[in-house]
Amino acid sequence: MEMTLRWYGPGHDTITLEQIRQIPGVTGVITTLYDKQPGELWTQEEIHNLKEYVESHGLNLSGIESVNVSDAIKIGSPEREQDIENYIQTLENLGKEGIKTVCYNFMPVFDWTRTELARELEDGSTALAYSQKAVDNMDPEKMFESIADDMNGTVMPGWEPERMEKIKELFAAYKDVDEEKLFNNLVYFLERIMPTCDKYDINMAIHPDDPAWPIFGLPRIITSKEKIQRLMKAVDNPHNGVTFCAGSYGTNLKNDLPDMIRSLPGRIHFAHVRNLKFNDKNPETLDFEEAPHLSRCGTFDMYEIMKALHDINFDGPIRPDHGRMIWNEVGMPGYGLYDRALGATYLNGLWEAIEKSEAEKEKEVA
Ligand SMILES: [Mn+2]
Repeated sequence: MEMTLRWYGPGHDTITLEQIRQIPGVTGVITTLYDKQPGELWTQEEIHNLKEYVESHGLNLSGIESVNVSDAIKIGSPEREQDIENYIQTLENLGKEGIKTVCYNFMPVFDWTRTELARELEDGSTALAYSQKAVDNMDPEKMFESIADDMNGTVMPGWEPERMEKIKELFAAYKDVDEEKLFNNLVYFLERIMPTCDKYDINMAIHPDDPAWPIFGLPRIITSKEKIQRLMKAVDNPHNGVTFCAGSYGTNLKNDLPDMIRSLPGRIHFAHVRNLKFNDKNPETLDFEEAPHLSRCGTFDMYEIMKALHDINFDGPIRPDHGRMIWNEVGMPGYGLYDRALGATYLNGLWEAIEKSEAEKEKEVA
């Protein structure tokens, strides 16, 4: 595996590549062309420049998160043909630049959803949090306003103001899109892009829905082991794979994370590893916050998650996920430097211990 950090690009991120370069054991970044709209073509020159910029700072461009999929593709409207053509051409251009990991999601209207971006924890740090009660009492159109107030002047992916201005129209456009339709539109999209992925050995890595259940009446299709297996079988090509996001699948406590990982050998192309702390596990009143990465700080056993990834010979990029704001840092919620650096170091430590103990076991057998 390669330890990476997500980075939003010059002018968009409060963290610099110089800082990322100094985190021990982090050798690459996962980034994107932040100004591109879903459906828009990425030229080879733009990709080349981004790659060169990252590499000039001593880091690899280890993957793209995300090449966003347009609403037309998700809805299945006639304009999707042009958008898919552009997506294919973008993949061609990424392939020519040697970029082989592409993360995307297929969530309607809202990307990830949290109800608080700066919940104060016991130690005085702040973290993103989710409360079912707050969601139940919230008008989805108001959701944006409450999120926007907490973004510290940054623009969080999936919550761009231009997009949220059109939220009423978006809800109307998805009116007839149920789970089955959304799934079929995803399969259609994947079947169209697979030949290009085969040609350039590009691994498509779908990000799960977050939270992992339908929200505001909108369908969610990438939420559980059964649903992801259905997608793997529907387009049975190793380039059709997943981003295993522990924090997103983990929002649903029915998901057994290590078991899910073991059910996807060869199909996990990218991993987001983070811990959540559940304060209330009742689905009606569910409440959780994004905890420090350590097992002891949250609900998940991070050793078991990393062990499962090791067991299936995971060799793609991995990154710590949302971090808390600590040490008075001000930045994009979830994407500060310090807590993610601690996360990367902890995950690297777990991995080293797992690798060495497995190697010793093998020696004993031999
Ligand atoms: Mn994630």
